[in-house]
Amino acid sequence: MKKILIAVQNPEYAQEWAESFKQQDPDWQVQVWTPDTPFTGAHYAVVWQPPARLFAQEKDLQAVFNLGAGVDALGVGSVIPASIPVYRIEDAGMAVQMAEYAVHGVLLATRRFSTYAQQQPQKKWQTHAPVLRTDWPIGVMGYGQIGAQVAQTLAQLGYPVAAWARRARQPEAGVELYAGQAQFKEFLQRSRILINVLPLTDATRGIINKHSLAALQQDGFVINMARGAHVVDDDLLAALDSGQLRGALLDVFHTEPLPVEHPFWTTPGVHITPHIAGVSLRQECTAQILDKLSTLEQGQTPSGRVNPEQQY
Ligand code: OXD
Repeated sequence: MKKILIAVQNPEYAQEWAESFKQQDPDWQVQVWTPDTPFTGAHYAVVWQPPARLFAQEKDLQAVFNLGAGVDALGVGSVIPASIPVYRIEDAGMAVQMAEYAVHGVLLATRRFSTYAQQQPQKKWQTHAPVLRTDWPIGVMGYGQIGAQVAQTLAQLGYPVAAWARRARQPEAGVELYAGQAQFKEFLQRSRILINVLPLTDATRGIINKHSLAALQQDGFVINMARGAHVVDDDLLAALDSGQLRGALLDVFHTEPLPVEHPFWTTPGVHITPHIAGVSLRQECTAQILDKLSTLEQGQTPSGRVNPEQQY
């Protein structure tokens, strides 16, 4: 019987994932891995931010499945040898959550719902000017499965939406597409709300910095639901302070949990959530990984394989 290892930091959480695999397919032997576990000889590993030791120890692994879309914590091609395929979760209910999160951020920027919430305890009946969507062009950085769903959802609400991707794509209804470094500045200059769903790679680390923020339209808003390391924190704080940005909705941070002394907690206009924009849904992810496992066992290549050179 072939064995799957589950390696996630929280042991209770690991056990819940193991149960989910056993329930959905009792034919697999499933074992929870901890740093004390001796060599198991497992063929597959299902992981979330595992220690490098796992890969140094488990030499029989034939494939690794990441319990999320972003694989930046894995060291694909270095910690995990390039010969071992790594698969990421593809959507599995995450894209719709992230589209909802983006809508929440856009409404925070545009619709003054928090102003109305502040008025309620004062029993104050006061209306504010309606939002003109044309005043709020949105730019989505990243146009994979998640970026496409985010961009299309916002386009359906009537906002002018553009997306920026590494490579040129076929244009899609309601979304203007920009590609590559050559079109990055033009993409920023037409955007007032900047949404980040990029993978974290050497090319995208620190992409939200003083230069990109200065290129946005004035009185802008940033929504980051990818990785904290995409942002140069001091540059974001300076842009908030100068009024270049009216606010930011941040779900991800350089250090998580966000340290209590970090200025993001108290900077006016900053809204913080604890890395929940798109959570991996257990049922859906288990089913998707089991499906990929069965494709592999039939000698075929499933979708969602991470390219070690691209780092995603
Ligand atoms: C992911 C995440 O990468 O949840 O999927 O951050």
